[in-house]
Amino acid sequence: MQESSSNKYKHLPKHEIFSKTCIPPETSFFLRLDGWKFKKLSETIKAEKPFDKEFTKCLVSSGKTLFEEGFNPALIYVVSDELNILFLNAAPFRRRIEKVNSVLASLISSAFTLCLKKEKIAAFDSRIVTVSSDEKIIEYLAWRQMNAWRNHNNAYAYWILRKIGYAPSEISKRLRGLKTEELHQLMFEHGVNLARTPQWQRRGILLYKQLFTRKSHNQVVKRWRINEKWDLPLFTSKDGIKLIKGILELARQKRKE
Ligand SMILES: Nc1nc2c(ncn2[C@@H]2O[C@H](COP(=O)(O)OP(=O)(O)O)[C@@H](O)[C@H]2O)c(=O)[nH]1
Ligand SMILES: [Mg+2]
Repeated sequence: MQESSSNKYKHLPKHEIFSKTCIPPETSFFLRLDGWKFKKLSETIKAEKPFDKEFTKCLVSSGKTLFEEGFNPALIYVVSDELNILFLNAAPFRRRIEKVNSVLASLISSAFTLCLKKEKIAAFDSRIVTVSSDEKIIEYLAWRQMNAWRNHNNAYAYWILRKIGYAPSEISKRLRGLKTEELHQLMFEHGVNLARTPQWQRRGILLYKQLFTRKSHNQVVKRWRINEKWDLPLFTSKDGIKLIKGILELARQKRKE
């Protein structure tokens, strides 16, 4: 009886039509998780405007849980309300897209919600971006960083104009068509130098594994530790390129161990 009913359902797995969709072998990729409706969430929890360090610390600690859960990303770039998680050859779930997108987004959502302690649930959307070379990895990071810089400027401008009494509808009119220099000038007149805000607000934070050595019983012991870098250079600069190339080299070295 039981056997016949299981026969009745045996065609159903065939309807899981996306379950075998995979990221191509040996292709590196970023998983970009973006906070879902974080504008509303940040207002509800009364996050500090335009940037809240506790909020950002929770994004960073959520990213760290991926290392702790053994996913082994090469790096995670945290900026605004997004996490950009880079996987080189060693990717989880045999590269199955449904699994990668759903499990990692759920883990980050849970970790972030628990960290916030505000009794408000958070969710993240998730997408995969393939990157075919180290140059493309750097180009992708530079794009996210440039996007964050633009958001940073707009967020300060919005916050300052609100503070001095503009209505939200007037602000978009006031800011529309302003060139970057004009925006900087306007902010400067209101006491904010956009080039001197905390570096993490302008450039984001990078998480990656770093190799530390220490002496123990006359032996040199090597240990991998997660490093948080809150003072990033521009990814388009010489220092930025050097930093990313060094991290990629270390990540490849770690995989061979
Ligand atoms: N107040 C505050 N808001 C933040 C902070 N970080 C992110 N946000 C909000 O999150 C939004 C992220 O942008 P976007 O993803 O386009 O908006 P979403 O669709 O509402 O998630 C920003 O526009 C801010 O409103 C923060 O540190 N403080
Ligand atoms: Mg968002």
